[in-house]
Order: sequence, then structure tokens, then C-alpha cells
Amino acid sequence: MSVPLTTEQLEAFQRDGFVVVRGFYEAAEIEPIQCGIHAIIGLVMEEQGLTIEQPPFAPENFDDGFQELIAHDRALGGRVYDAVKQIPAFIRLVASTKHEAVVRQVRATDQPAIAAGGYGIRIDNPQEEKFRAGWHQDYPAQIRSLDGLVFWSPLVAMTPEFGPVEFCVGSHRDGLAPVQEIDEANPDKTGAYGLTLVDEEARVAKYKKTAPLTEPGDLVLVDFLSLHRSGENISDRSRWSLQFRWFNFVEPTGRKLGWTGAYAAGKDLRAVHPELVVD
Ligand SMILES: O=C(O)CCC(=O)C(=O)O
Repeated sequence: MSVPLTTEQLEAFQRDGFVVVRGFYEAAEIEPIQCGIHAIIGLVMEEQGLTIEQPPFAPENFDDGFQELIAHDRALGGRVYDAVKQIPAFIRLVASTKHEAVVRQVRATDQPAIAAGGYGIRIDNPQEEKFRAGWHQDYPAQIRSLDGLVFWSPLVAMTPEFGPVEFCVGSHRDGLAPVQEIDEANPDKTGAYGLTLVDEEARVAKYKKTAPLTEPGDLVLVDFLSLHRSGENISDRSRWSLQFRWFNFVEPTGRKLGWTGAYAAGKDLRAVHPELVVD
């Protein structure tokens, strides 16, 4: 069996609920995605008749012009967001044999699975709250299997100003956390974004926090039960990142539930896991 993670990386993942794997992806896997994003931004500008300057593609400036585009019309950001997850190089990476090998190794399974609708490219815009993920575990938002995994990777070099993802170290070991379906402080957050932890402050207070700074090509592998949240982007550029979610067909809870999805699959968490949702 292929073992992509070292013994140290595997131990760190099991202990902390996440692990950073530097240089997991090659430039040849990442750059075609950045290049596709650059092209889509250009096509949207052209279609809108905008004369925003867009330099030729380079991996460092693949999103040049995007801030001007969303300043002109924020809805065009949504158009780009929906389009970029249909870039062939991105879809090729979703089903990468590298991901499959990690799931096989980490979950000791012969039946890895890709979470339908569980992949995408986040665009965390400067100073925007609506789509910022608060403290959460991925399982209630995705279901599929209790031992699912998130493969998270940045398309821009992370700095503290970008608001890197923050983790509660070791929180996966305390199991599933109950949730409410409304974020009282942010009532415009809906679906998975509206899920908030019950007694959030007390729950997260007990863990050490860390927010690793990563580069394009690095992987952050995250356990579906790990508590984490988006940082605040206080820079003047959008924070672009890849998410791929895989799960395990053999895990008993997922199997019992028929590997159902949640919000992205149009399913109601309350119908599947009533004990998890508190009024
Ligand atoms: O990128 C982020 O800010 C959050 C990502 C996240 O929560 C996830 O992929 O589950």
C-alpha cells in the first residue's frame, strides 16, 4: 500500500486532528488551476465590457483585476466562484490518486470515496463576513462518513493579514459537538455557514490554537471532527484556497446513514442527526 505521509506526519494528524504537508502538490498541478482562474476573470471582464487592466498570467498574479471586478459588481465574484470549480485541472485534482492514497493510508481503508459537492475553491474577500466560516467541524456540514477528511491548500502564499485557517489543536478527540442552525450574531449567514457550536466560547477556550502559514503546493489535511475557523482577511487581496473532501465507505455511521450528504446535497442535518441540533 502506498504511504504518502511519513510516520511523523501521520502521528501529528492523529494527535492534533490536522497536519501540514509541505509541497504535497506539484506546480504542474496548481498552476493550470491558477491559469484557469485568470482566464475566467478575463472572460467575465470582457463579457461585461470592463476595461480593467489584467496582466498576462503568472502564478503570483493570477487574480489581478478581481478586486476591481467585485468593486464594480459584487455579484460577478459569485459568477467567478461558481465557474472556477468547473476548471478541468481542478476537477482532475479532486479525484487525484494522491488523495486516494492518503485516505487509504490515514483511514486504513480499501474503500475511499469522494464527497459529491464537497469540493470547491474558496474566495475569502477582504473585510467580508458573510462567507467566513466560524468555529466548526466539517462532519455536520458534510456528513458522508464520520472519519471524512478535508484536503485544504492555498492558491496564494498565506500571511497573517490573509487570515489563515485557525485550528483547535486536538479537538477531534472530543468527538461531535452539538450545533445550532442560526448564528445569532450574523443572521444573514445561511445553510452550513449558519451552523454555530453550542456554548462556542467555552468549547473552544480549552484548546491551544494555531493558524499555520502555508504556500501554494502545501496541503493541510484536516479531520472531519477537528474544530477550525476562517481567519479575518484584513489584506487588500482575496484569499483563494482549494478544498477537496473525501470519506470512507466502510466507516459504520456513514454506512448506516447511506453516505448521505448535508447542505450541499440539499439535505437537512436535523433529519439525519436530530441529536446534534439544539434549538
Ligand atoms: O478556508 C477557510 O477559511 C475555511 C475552510 C474550512 O473551514 C474548510 O475547508 O472546512
